[in-house]
Amino acid sequence: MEKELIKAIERAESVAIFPHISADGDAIGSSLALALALKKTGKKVIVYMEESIPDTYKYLPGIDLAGFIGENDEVMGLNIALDTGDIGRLGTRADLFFKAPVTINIDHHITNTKFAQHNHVDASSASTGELIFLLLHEINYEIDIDMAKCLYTAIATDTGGFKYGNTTAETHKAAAELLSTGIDVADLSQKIFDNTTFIKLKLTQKAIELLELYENDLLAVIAITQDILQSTGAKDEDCDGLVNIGRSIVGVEVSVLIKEKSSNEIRVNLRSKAYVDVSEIAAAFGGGGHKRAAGCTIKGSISDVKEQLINTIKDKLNRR
Ligand SMILES: [Mn+2]
Repeated sequence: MEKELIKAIERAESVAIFPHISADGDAIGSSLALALALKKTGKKVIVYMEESIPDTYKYLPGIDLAGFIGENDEVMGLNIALDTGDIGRLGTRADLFFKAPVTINIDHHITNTKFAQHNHVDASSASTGELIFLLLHEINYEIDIDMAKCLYTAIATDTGGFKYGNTTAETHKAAAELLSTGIDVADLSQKIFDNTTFIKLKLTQKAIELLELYENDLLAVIAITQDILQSTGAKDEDCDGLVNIGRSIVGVEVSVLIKEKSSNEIRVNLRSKAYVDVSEIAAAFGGGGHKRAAGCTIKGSISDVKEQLINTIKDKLNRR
């Protein structure tokens, strides 16, 4: 990691950490781990969330360090964005982020726009959690069991439980060291992966009913409208992971989850299995991500967005 970036962290007396909007296990876990580590060295720390932390991750230590922006937020000496590919992913917190005299951006999205003063972007890393693990080593901060729980959660979520192609020997080495702090891996895994509620199960049932296959069954699409969310009583965060249903089907290369946020705003999650670079597809619509997992937000009606996506993905599938 760049020396200036390390120095900026060491020098700062007050730090605000910014995970991306709709924060996932990697964004929240890496943010809380870094917050706990900085706090332990006597720094003033806050993690600014865009939304409240999903119930799934309420078990994480350091959650009391998380808060929301208000009207007269204190400007910290250093602001750090984590797991955030571009300014848009900072949501309503973007203005506050750039108010600090020093800004840092640590991320593993291949599409990262390097928007801060100091940027550490490593697309070969499976998770931002892994980058924070390495950072804490580099600045000689000891990783305690609480930080380990956060980092393990970050790494496990972004690798799908060490199953995805981004998992490397380094990932496992990091996980091994985190386990050696004494964390209960069975308990954590259950909290991360076996956490379905009955409502989420009902939503999953609906999603399977709605799943459609296109392009000789290479493309799976699930579209979730606001009506469906309301009729099942599901929350936005209950849609997390639904995109994996399509991806798990034998023969499917690209899986798409289209979620209606409002009548004119659609959130899209993309996954691929072997050869389609979905970060390119997301980038074409102003989003970003990784080769095998990406996302974007598109203005328009759910049916128009679906048609646009199918047409764009069709080209990528046929270009093989
Ligand atoms: Mn990530």
